[in-house]
Amino acid sequence: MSHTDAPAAAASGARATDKFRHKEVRADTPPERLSAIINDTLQGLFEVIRRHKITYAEYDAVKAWLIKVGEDGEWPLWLDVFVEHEVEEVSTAHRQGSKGSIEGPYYVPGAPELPARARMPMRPDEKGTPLLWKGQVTSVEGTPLGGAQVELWHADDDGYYSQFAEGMGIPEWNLRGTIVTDEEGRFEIQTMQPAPYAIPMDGATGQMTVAAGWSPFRPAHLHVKVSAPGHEQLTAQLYFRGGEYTDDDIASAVKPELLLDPQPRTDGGAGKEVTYGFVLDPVA
Ligand code: MBD
Ligand code: FE
Repeated sequence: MSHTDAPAAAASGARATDKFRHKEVRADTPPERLSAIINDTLQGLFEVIRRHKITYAEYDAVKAWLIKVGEDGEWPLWLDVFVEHEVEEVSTAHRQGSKGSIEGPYYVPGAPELPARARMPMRPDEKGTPLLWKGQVTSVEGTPLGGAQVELWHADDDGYYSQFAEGMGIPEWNLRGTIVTDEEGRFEIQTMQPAPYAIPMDGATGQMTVAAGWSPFRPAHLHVKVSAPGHEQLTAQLYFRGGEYTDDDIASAVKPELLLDPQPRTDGGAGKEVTYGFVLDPVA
């Protein structure tokens, strides 16, 4: 696929905004806390303005760009790429169990439910390297969590996500599924390894990235949300050791604990296999 027939930012960015509008948002931040947060945010901004002696031309360029981020529907994209990693770090610092990572803009709740041993929804001719992923979900005490949900979503071999690449004919739930673990907390999922992901380049986020001379890539990754009653939901991403951009993720969301190292299949099957499980913290 050439970049000229890739989906427009107005497609994937605006789609992410449409999806986010359906999310129930409720922060309950008291006024004193809100006042302190806004004040500190502005003070941080003032510090940057003084340090770099920001000009009026630059101030206007920022205004124009902020307007465009909204018009392109790219606030979820921009925020999840450049800010979410810090929120994730702070809000999961107390955990004893598995490391998590950011959710990103392309999660969709309600993906088709699949048994513990399953193949992800995919096209008959889905391109890429087949990946067999085996794992177990346990508590921090090591208790297997049967009936846990492993929601898995990821890009295809061209780096596109179903429901966020309009006009490309990708089926609605392609490479999205909700796997339910067996009574031992185990699962075995067959999928296709995703390709690295490039943020859309024709919207405000890509424009900023190019203007700053930054790389627009994320390393290839699998997204998961793991949940079980009485446990904190774990949102994570898994990457591929030695893969491109694992040291240069535009979203700053790679952690050493999240690197997979798939090996050739031992049963003679096509592609690779890997074992990786999850340990969930109890709800406080
Ligand atoms: C992605 O696929 C992603 O995971 C994040 C965090 C940001 C943009 C695109
Ligand atoms: Fe992603």
